[in-house]
Amino acid sequence: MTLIDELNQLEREAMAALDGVENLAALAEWKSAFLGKQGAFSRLSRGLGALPAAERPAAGARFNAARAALEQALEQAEARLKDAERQHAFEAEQVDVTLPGRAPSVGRLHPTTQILRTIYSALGEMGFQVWESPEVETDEFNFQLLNMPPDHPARDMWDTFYLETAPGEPTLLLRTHTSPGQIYAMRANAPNPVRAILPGKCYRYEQVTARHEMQFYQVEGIAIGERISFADLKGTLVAFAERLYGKAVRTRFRPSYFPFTEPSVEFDIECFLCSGEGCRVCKHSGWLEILGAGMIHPTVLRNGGYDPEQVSGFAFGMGPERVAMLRYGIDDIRWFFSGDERFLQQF
Ligand code: FA5
Repeated sequence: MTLIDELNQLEREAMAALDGVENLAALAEWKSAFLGKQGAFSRLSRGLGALPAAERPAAGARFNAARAALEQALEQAEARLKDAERQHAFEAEQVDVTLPGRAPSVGRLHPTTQILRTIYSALGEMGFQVWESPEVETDEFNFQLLNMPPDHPARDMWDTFYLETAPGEPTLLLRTHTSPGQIYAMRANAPNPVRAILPGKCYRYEQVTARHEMQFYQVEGIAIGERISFADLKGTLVAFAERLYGKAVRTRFRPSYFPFTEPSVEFDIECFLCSGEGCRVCKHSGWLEILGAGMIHPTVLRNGGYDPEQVSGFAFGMGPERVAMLRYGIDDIRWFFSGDERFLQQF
């Protein structure tokens, strides 16, 4: 086989191989195999030097023509493959404008916030102003000023989280109820009449159940003035329940005990889940307790700066999560702090 025959064969082989190249990486390999410095074409052209001088110009011209043909074919293949890759990328990135959009999830108010606002407006219409008081309290405000001196047995009604304090410093605790707020509101207003509510978080070292959380809200309420009676307390609470649950709501007062009120009561609403029949949520009583209340004890009135001979007053402390459970039919208080979106999205 002459050198030119070999060249012809190489050219055919290279063209055939080029047809099978399907991407730019394979094309680069093809280029180095056939046209690279160590490629087949260079190797074959080294044979030119061994030809007789008379044949060399024609053979050289043929080699040049073959190389030019292969380079041109390479260029065309490169253009074709680049085009194909671009087309492929377009198709992969194509946007289907007919697909339905993904709606962004919209934030909403937590059910506790919603019920707090409902409570503010129901009591606000009855003339109660909103006040705030601290979440970290002293033993004095959480207990002593509320008629519970050290070692008073009623302190056991509230299992308390104490904070670490240095020896000699006053005892600090997470308030177990919003009742210390009564003292702040009284001292800010005495001897004038006051009607206020004090919402906020409370904490108790409590066995967590369907109705009890360790962290929950309370809304404290007080009304102090001349001739405020137990009938005013009952009227206010029944009117409040009717505003929240409608005129047909069934309520009841039960005698109770709190050291800071005398007499004391607890106020129940008929259980929403069983309509009074008795179930797990109401502990088979048919009723759910939403608040404690009573006529403010003379000692507490005095601690707040009032003269119990001149004025009287009532106070109540309600659990807004319990109020919300009844209003929205929620069967477990643990949902409120679960952070579960399925729960939250329903409100
Ligand atoms: C008190 O905390 C009194 N300070 C209420 C009070 C205020 C009485 C003013 C008289 C005058 P009690 O522990 O019962 O009382 O709690 C009051 C309400 O808070 C309950 O009726 C309930 O609705 C809510 N509550 C109490 N403990 C929890 C708890 N662990 N989880 C959720 N809600 C609670």
